[in-house]
Amino acid sequence: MSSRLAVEIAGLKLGNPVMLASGILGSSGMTLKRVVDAGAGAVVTKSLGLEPREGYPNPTLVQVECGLLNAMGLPNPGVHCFGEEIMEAKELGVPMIVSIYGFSSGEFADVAEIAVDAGANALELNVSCPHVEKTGAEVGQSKELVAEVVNKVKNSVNKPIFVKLTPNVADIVEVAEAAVEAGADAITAINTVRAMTIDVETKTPILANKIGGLSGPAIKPIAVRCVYEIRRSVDVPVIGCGGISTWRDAVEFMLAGASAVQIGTAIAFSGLGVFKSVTEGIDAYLKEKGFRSVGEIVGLSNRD
Ligand code: RRO
Repeated sequence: MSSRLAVEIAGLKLGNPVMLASGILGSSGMTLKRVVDAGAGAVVTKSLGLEPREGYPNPTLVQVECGLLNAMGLPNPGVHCFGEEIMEAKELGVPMIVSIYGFSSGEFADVAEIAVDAGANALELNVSCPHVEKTGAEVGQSKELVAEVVNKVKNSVNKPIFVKLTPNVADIVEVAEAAVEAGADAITAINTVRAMTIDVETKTPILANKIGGLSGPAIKPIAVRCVYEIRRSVDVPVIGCGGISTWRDAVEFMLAGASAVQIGTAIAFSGLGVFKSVTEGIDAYLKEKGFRSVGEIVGLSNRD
């Protein structure tokens, strides 16, 4: 691996800046290992809560123009069960970031403590799922609630805290600022965009939950704008997420201000080879343009 690609995010050392996004292949130690073998610089687990959840009935996922629409409904085995998987994943060789959610700030903190005791290297607070009541974006749309959750988790564990934000707000910057003031060590931008699709034959919404979250190429320009705006106003690393499937996408996010990127939906469309093609492409770009590290291009488009 080229040393040009190495990055440090909130004290975590990554061999390359291309991470697995939460929500795909992140529910077991075995699948996380496959992602690491494919070349990811870090992995983020599926979001875990205090209790197991089955999630919504099918259909939970549908392909639409330029992306995927999902309303999985936070299916997960619960953080207690995942403990064993985290133990297994300790041998991964790359940082493991455990995504967590809760139905109160106290619950977020409880889940955080269990995840850290089990070996999480960092936590990503999911305050941005667009379609589960009383958690996710219902927290992330309020800067006061975000600050409360971040503050509570920060006081409960001694590990880096990433906060994953929703684009479904009028002003993502004020939420990012509130998260950072409360102690966030990094911001992940963005979670999926609230959306829906309707079958014209049956005349009903296709997802069982009716409304879901849109991911993939359709949301990339929204995510790039969010990263750009957040980078201008906070002093912690921003991790770009939303529609990245090529090295050009990743470089675009870095020029907007992302210190690292996350890939999710592209795995469903192109397979795990995407990690290698994106990292190799970033490296070739840096070499060709005469940059010595990823850090040298972070936010380059964002200076006036
Ligand atoms: O599980 C889901 O339905 C889900 C989650 Br937790 C999330 O954060 N974002 C999303 O689009 N789906």
